[in-house]
Amino acid sequence: MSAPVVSCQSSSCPNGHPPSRLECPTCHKLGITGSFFCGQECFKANWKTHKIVHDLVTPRQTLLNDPNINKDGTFNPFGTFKFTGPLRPVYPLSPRRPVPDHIVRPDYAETGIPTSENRRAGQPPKILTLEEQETMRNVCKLSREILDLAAAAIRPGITTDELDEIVHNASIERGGYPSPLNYRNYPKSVCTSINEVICHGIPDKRKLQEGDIVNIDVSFYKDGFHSDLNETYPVGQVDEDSKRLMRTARKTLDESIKLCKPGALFRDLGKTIEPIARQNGCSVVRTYCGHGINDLFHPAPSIPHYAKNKAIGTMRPGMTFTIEPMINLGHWDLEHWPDNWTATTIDGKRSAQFEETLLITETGVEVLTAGKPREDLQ
Ligand code: EYL
Ligand code: CO
Ligand code: CO
Repeated sequence: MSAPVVSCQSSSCPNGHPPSRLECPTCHKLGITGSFFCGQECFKANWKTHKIVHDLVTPRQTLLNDPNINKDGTFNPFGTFKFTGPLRPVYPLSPRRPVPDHIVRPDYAETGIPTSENRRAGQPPKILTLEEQETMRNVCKLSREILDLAAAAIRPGITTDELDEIVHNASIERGGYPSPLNYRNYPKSVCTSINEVICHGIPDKRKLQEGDIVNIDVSFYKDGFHSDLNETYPVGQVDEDSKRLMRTARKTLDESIKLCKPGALFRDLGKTIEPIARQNGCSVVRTYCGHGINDLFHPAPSIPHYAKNKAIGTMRPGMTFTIEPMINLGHWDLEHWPDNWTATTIDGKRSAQFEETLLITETGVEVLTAGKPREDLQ
């Protein structure tokens, strides 16, 4: 193919605009076609007016170099932040979702401050009456329905904000409040944690991509009690490392639940969890712990998932708490995004988590948030 023939672009060409081969080098670099001149004289003579066309395309160049613009053109609010892995937030967040007046709210719903939780800090774990246990059973069963609804919507192309909308509406339809909403000023109704995000990912406008893994962490408040559960799911087909990670995270939770009964020590759970993680080439997050859950979202006890921890307390009938091991493919440590919520691995490698709310009974343990076994993790 021959080069296109372009006549001299100088407005004042003294040679009658003949076919020209001398191309403006700046236009060539910027991808502007057709800037040809018959010689240096015409190029120089026309320079002052010609160079304006260079500036006309620089807005596009500016966008490509703008740290706040993601590669796909979406808006990243923490542009100059050094991310540990490939995941980026996609803003703006959707507006705060309203909760109808008839829904009874926890104390922090208006202020963001869990006053009763702060007041009861340091108190021993609450023992629930049989009636309170029955309420917890019902709230936990409803929260399982909410998680399963959100999980069924997972597909490449859906945004985590759309998952938030599903959880928010399903919570209200069941007559309860989505516990994360405004808890310590958290802006959304569910936590969605993708790939290298360990926990507390904020639903935003990023579309899930084939090969991602995503954790959905649902908490639900109704009839004066909270429930809390999460699972990690594949988006389409995922790599073998991600499967090993998810299977390992599920196994650490299942094996630690087997230890739960009256008289068992909270500090012993990590002794089972960490060796399973290590045997599978994974590490255990140390910053975030399982927790009591009842009329408060995060009361005592605190339940570390790592070995050789010094957790206080003994399991007693009527106690309700979560176990929620966060398991990483690489290093155990985490770092937060500038939103002060999103916790990611420090090496950008993936993390997975499963969480259940448990009740200690006279004879053992009841998994109040139990769902169907995950076929894909067998
Ligand atoms: C509160 C406090 C910094 C937890 C969960 C603790 C978070 C960061 C200081 C959800 C939301 C636990 O248990 C949870 N998920 O299963 N916030 C949480 N915090 C917190
Ligand atoms: Co949770
Ligand atoms: Co929890």
